Amino acid sequence: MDHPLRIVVAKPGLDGHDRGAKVVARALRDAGHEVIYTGLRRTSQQIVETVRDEDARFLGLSSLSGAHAHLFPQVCKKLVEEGLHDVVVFGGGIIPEDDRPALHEAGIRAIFGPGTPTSEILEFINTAHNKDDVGVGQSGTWFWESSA
Ligand code: B12
Repeated sequence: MDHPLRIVVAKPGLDGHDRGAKVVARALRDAGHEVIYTGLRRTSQQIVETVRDEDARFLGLSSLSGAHAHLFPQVCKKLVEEGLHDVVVFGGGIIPEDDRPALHEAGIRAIFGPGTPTSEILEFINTAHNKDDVGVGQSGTWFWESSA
């Protein structure tokens, strides 16, 4: 890692499962990044405002409640509307394989399910950081093939 990245980890919607998000936030922090965890039950608008106010380069979304298909693209759309095109969005939680292509289509560059080693999430961040055009509003089609 060249220098610490600013990363927001967020829990959109009414989902109360926060263990995974906290584990991921801690692992990214332990690796030297500057991590802002939003806490539970944030609206898409609140999440986008946090990303903007914190000048974050990465946004990690967590959902285990089944609302990812609606909420994740909504956050992506709002980021673009706010002009935050270069923010790299990734996510995790209980997200069935079948739902993942639509999320990639919405601009999300990686989805990590239960059992993902945190080292893989860090590997994704380092890889994405060194790529052009992988922000949510940018034209690149690359996404991370996750192991879980
Ligand atoms: C612990 C647990 C709870 C705890 C939550 C405690 C807490 N504070 O988090 C309690 C008991 C409160 C709970 C309640 C409920 N739960 Co619950 N719960 C679980 C359980 C058993 C484990 C989740 C967990 O903590 N795993 C450990 C963490 C470390 O793993 P993780 O969250 O998956 O995170 C990893 C990845 O997913 C990923 N990841 C996750 N978030 C993020 C974010 C980013 C940015 C990245 C990169 C990666 C990432 O990386 C992590 C590391 O590998 C799961 C079943 C399961 N095996 O997953 C059910 C499960 C999630 N629960 C479920 C349900 C239905 C509920 C309830 C609705 C039950 C009820 N009827 O009341 C309530 C809802 C509560 C609420 N308000 O939302 C369902 C969800 C079904 C679905 N989505 O289709 C599951 C899948 C159980 C099942 N098989 O049906 N639950």
